[in-house]
Amino acid sequence: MDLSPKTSTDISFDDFRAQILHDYEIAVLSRECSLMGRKEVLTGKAKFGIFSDGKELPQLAMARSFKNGDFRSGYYRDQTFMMALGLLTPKQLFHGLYATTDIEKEPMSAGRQMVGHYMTNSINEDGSWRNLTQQKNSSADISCTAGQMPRLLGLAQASKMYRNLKNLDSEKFSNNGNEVAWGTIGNASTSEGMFLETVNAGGVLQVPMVISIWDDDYGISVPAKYHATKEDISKMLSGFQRDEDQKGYELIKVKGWDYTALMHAYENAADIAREEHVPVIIHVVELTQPQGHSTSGSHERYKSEKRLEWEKDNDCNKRFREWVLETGIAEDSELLELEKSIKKKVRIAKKEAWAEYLEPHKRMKKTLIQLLENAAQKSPNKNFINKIKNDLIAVEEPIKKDLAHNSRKALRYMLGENTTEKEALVSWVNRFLEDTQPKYSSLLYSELPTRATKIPEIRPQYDTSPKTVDGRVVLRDNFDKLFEKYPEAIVFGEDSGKIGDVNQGLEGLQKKYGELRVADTGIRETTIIGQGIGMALRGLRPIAEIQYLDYIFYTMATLTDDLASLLYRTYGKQKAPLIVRTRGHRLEGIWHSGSPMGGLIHVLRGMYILAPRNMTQAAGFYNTLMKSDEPALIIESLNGYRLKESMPNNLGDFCTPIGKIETLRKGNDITILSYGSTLRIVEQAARELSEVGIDAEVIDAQTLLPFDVNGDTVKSVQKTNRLLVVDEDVPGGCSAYLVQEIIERQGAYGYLDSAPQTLTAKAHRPAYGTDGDYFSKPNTEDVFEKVYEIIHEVNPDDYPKLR
Ligand SMILES: Cc1ncc(C[n+]2csc(CCOP(=O)(O)OP(=O)(O)O)c2C)c(N)n1
Ligand SMILES: [Mg+2]
Repeated sequence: MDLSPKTSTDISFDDFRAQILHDYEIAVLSRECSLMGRKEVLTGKAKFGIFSDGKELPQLAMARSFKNGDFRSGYYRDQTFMMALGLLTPKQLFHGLYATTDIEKEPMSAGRQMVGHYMTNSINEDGSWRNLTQQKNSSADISCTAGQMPRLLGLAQASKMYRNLKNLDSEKFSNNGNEVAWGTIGNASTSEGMFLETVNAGGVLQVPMVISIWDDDYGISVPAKYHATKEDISKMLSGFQRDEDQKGYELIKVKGWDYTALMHAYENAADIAREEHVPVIIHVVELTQPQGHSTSGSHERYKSEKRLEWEKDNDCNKRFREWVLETGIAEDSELLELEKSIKKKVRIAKKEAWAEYLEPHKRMKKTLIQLLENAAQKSPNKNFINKIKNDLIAVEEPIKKDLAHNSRKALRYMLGENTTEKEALVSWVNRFLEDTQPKYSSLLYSELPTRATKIPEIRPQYDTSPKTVDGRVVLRDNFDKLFEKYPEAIVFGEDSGKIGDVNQGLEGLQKKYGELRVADTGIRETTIIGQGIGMALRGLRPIAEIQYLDYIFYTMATLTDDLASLLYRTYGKQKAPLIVRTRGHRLEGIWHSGSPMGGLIHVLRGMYILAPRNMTQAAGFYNTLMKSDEPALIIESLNGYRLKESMPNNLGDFCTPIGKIETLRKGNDITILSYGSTLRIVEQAARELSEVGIDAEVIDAQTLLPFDVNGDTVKSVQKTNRLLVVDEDVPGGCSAYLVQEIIERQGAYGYLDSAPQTLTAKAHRPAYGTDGDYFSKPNTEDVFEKVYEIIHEVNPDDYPKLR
């Protein structure tokens, strides 16, 4: 592939030499960390190691072209890149290996992620954005190969938005869209659908991204012939090359050990992407993996002697060194001196990190031993407790688990004892667990006072005789208000633009707000969500539309692996307030009637999942979410767009609260909890039940994640003493979760006079047609009979057997 003749701006020989020596220093530093890091795993101090060795040189070139405001979306090999930008020190790397839970010491995840997963901090203490244009940014890595690609698309698209949209407050996010999003991916991972989908979408959207493929010919043990058509990713992608007539990519192929060619390639790529907003792919070939893929196994098992030999000769650091000597940039003795000092530096960093990792544990161990000693003195089980104490003393390098395990076990030998020494131990254990558990479990959701569940409810208001309209009109006019109010709001999806979505909830808005803000996309759910995540990471407020809930599974991996885990895996240092809009529950046929809420709520912890019963409630959720900055999924009721609703007069302002139930019908005999489309059936059944004297209370759960944060449902059960949860998910799906919440978390068990029950759809996918719906999903008769049966069991005289 052709490299443009552009060269770097002329610099003096001394500067050039200094730059090269600095790069060599980073290459060696990174390699030394990789070598010592692997040893730390093999000696048992760390659990797993994956490093940058063999891929150093292209990362130095990428770092040189990476500017403030730019974003990386990469994978676990990019240690050298992070070091070159000063975003990762050797000591921090070792803290990552040991999984230090202090975010100051282990800034990549506070020990939550394996080593090799990188990020930078986008957020101030109060949850507001830092100025991302004044720092170099890395979106937080995930382990899933190619999982970084969908997000990359959005990170790049944000530049396009900032360059082309007026009225955006871009101060903290962009300088006229001049930021490049840099993706990295391993050669084998380019086989993933996510990669190919992203490449196509990037070509269509023409966004400033530079994708680097680190090609070492292998994906763990599997060689190229099993990965790429024609065994060559460049050949495979050649149809994407732009030409004079058609837009596309600039494709560059370069050898990973060739320093000058790499520098040239990256400068060229950066210019094209930054200035022209044209995407670039750099295929970096002839890379190696000197220590094998990771600490999970050795590559001698699957690479031939010949290949191993070739890798030795073509190790990029080795060839870089040879080039430095050949060109006379440095003498051998000078490099030897440098290498020696780097070795020492890394050894010291490693030692310090290990000592720092252990220090708090050792301190706590000392206290705990004293407490065990004291408690043992006063206990008839002294010998047993002393044994535990001695076991703990023998652990020279204690981790938190050792402290928890031994202290909790010791308490079992003091059952029934009532000494102050035992009490001291009990309080230590309680405090220790209280302090320690959040280190592993905090920040799944925002914990700031501004979090979504704290946004106060604002009720929809109505004129004395409000207009009655189709539900979709309430939604549409509310979106109109939101787009007016928030210039950073953007909506996109299949058919969302020109026709204003398949149910016309966005009708006319593209005309009003333009093709960038109200956009059609290709049929590619994964990268629709990727666009949303990336743009949300850069301060925009995307609403990504998935046309039908049943198609959300195409993007489920990106939602669960990337979006839902973001706050948790970054220890709150990054946020992506993406709203995912979709429509679901009953309509017709297997793929337009699904309500797989159990599946969703189980794998999307970290997102809010909202199931409004009508379009006014839905509109209120959008309004609430736009005031907050957390990710959410809203499932509109597919069969509700044409149902009549009163038009509120405070569109864009009213807010449906998140985490709060709503009682739709008061009653004394049974509590029926439901959500979404099923509620209309439940309400009908409740009316029919009242005709036979059964007085049902009907509650709308409306937010499934989180469900009823104030614990209001149990108050209804206290009154009715009976509970039925109705939904149209499979048996044991979301309804089981709701029962668990009410019985276990809210403590309803003690108030029940009948067994708590669920009424759900059948386990199979819903059959097509009106009868298909009736016999697949709960219907009015089902609800009536289920409730009647519960009441019959209690009072068979007044409620004799129905059938
Ligand atoms: C979705 C997914 N599948 C499988 C894995 C396990 N895995 C981790 S790395 C890897 C090989 C990746 O090879 P390549 O993309 O060439 O990157 P390299 O490690 O060679 O730099 C595999 C299969 C994973 N992490 N994610
Ligand atoms: Mg590879």
